[in-house]
Amino acid sequence: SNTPHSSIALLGVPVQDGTHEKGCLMGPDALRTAGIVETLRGLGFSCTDHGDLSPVTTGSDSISEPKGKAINFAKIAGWTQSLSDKALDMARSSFPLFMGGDHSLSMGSVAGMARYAAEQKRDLFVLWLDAHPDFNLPKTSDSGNMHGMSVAAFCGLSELSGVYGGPLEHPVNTSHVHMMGIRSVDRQERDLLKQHHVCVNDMRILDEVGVIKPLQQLLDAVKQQDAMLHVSLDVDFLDPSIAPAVGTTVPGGATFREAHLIMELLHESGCVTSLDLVELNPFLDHRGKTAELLTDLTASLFGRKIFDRPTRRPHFRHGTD
Ligand code: 4U7
Ligand code: MN
Ligand code: MN
Ligand code: MN
Repeated sequence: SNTPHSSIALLGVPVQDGTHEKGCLMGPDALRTAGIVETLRGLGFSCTDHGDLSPVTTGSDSISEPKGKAINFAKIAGWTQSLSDKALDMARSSFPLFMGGDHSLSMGSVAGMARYAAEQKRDLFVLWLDAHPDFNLPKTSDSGNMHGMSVAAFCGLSELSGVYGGPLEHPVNTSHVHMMGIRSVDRQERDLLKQHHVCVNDMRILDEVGVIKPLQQLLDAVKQQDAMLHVSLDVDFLDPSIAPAVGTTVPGGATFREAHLIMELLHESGCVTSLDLVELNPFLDHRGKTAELLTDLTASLFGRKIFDRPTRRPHFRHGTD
């Protein structure tokens, strides 16, 4: 297999304090109902469901609220610190798969994986699959919703370090964050992204050159440095016509095949070391189709194929010849 671990650890993170829309707390159970555990076992992995995480309660002394707008800051800090510890623990023995929950959970999942990478003396890259860059700060955010601030947090921007209870010891290097599918960026957020040299592949790039080239650039960098790679998949990366179960729909998203191709290429690379599935809002789904699509995309990431790819040349036979 191309996955570094033969065992996968699943964790539900039913956080919805990072968004104004209610329903994300049902995300982990919708993925379980769609059969994510059985699907991964069917691909030959041993799979442990760790159930749902509980946030720690952070004392008001350990929390310094930032200036600006950041709704539920103390609650998000509680989820983040709990998840960062749990992620580190899971990563020591398995491939961690985090089931959200809104995208604020990446503040904890990615920070935990960065701590694990540091233990291994390796660097961590992040592939951010999303309509949004989630690089706002409390002072730049119009909404104040913290699911729009995750990348800025795990990259160690000081305005958000309060969610970790202090300066982040192992921030992700901003130039190690590669984004794909981006099509909704706030004005000041765009300036911050440029200032910090985040690699943003917007939807226009996918239209022009497709998914393979930008993905290959990332995978080459990861392989060259023998780094780890965390993939964070926001449902709104996908076009709302195929993935309706999300609060923040933006038209013009990735197609079914673009998304599967990314997952298939990621599998073949053998580079991926952890995964977030986030922003699934089952209250907005149609007959479970979004939960099933996320499950199928996860299956592609773990090696499910339409056909095995021959090493020399295709030899599909139909009938007699
Ligand atoms: B998601 C937004 F203003 N940028 O900050 C904001 F457009 O996790 C959206 O990617 C954030 O879904 C979206 O509120 C967060 C908005
Ligand atoms: Mn997001
Ligand atoms: Mn988004
Ligand atoms: Mn959203």
